[in-house]
Amino acid sequence: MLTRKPSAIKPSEITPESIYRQRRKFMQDVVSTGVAGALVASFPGLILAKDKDSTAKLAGENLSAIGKSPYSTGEPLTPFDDVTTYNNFYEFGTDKGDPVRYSGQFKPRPWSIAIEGECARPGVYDLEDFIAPHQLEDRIYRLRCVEAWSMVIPWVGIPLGDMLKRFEPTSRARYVAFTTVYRPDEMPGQKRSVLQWPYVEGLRMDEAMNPLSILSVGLYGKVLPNQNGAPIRLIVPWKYGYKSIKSIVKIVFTEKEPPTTWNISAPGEYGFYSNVNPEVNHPRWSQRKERRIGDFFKRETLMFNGYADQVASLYAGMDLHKHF
Ligand SMILES: Nc1nc2c(c(=O)[nH]1)N[C@H]1C(S)=C(S)[C@@H](COP(=O)(O)O)O[C@H]1N2
Ligand SMILES: [Mo]
Repeated sequence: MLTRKPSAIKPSEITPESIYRQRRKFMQDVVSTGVAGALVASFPGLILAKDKDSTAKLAGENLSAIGKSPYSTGEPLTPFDDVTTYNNFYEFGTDKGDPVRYSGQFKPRPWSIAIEGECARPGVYDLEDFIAPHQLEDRIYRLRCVEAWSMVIPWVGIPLGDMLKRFEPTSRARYVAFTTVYRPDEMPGQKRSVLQWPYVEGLRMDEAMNPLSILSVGLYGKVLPNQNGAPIRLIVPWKYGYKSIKSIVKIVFTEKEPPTTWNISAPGEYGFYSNVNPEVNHPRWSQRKERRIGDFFKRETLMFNGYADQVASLYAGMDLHKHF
């Protein structure tokens, strides 16, 4: 991946501690004032009883994240400005500043997602049928890029597994494949062949069903900015950032391991699993340490990005040097 050395991060990109704290306070307020709506435990049919206001609420700027998740980390949040201006989204360019600069023309609404493959309920569904505001919850997760920087981001989303179950995957569904939208007119980076378009990613079914995996529609209590993958993107916090595919238009249940963009691009460097693993170096650099955006010193990278208690069992008995 094209990288910028940590030393090249301008001091102006690093927000002072006091501002973090104000933002954290803001975030806590957003969370605590969120409607304490009862989470819907079961769905009579596939489609949610459509809340009349859901379109408006999901399209508005402010989302109220419902409740706090036990999976959230209590670490200081990376400032909103860093989360939304230092991005990887090659559809808008390869520089970290390109996504915010060149995503203004992108239209994340209306939006629909095609569900295909090994499931009883394939179809094309509106985003509003996918997610109703009362399902949203707050998930503060570490996101670690393979380029050895990390952030702590307050995502707003829903558990991926709950969503997938509604399509009734068959017993042949062993993997889930995701595809990003292909719109070269709105995504200038897609006019260049730096990667194969559209961007694709995949998870093994048990990884997708793990409660840590979410589909995110917002961050910092607001609708997802275009540069962060509007209107809906995956977040898999124990894997390197590139697994967390943005602007999803298709989800396919498959029997075979699906292709993934970075693996196609450089198979020796990026495997299917892509678990954060300090023991397995990227061929061109170590993965032992990372720099939290805003910090001066590097810190040790943790196995599975610190989520080993929740996910290590998924890989019991696998050689993680081979399945990197
Ligand atoms: N479609 C698409 N999804 C993508 C990428 C991309 O280039 N295209 N970049 C990935 C990488 S490398 C990272 S680190 C994360 C960054 O997410 P963020 O910009 O919201 O922090 O998005 C991932 N998802
Ligand atoms: Mo990344």
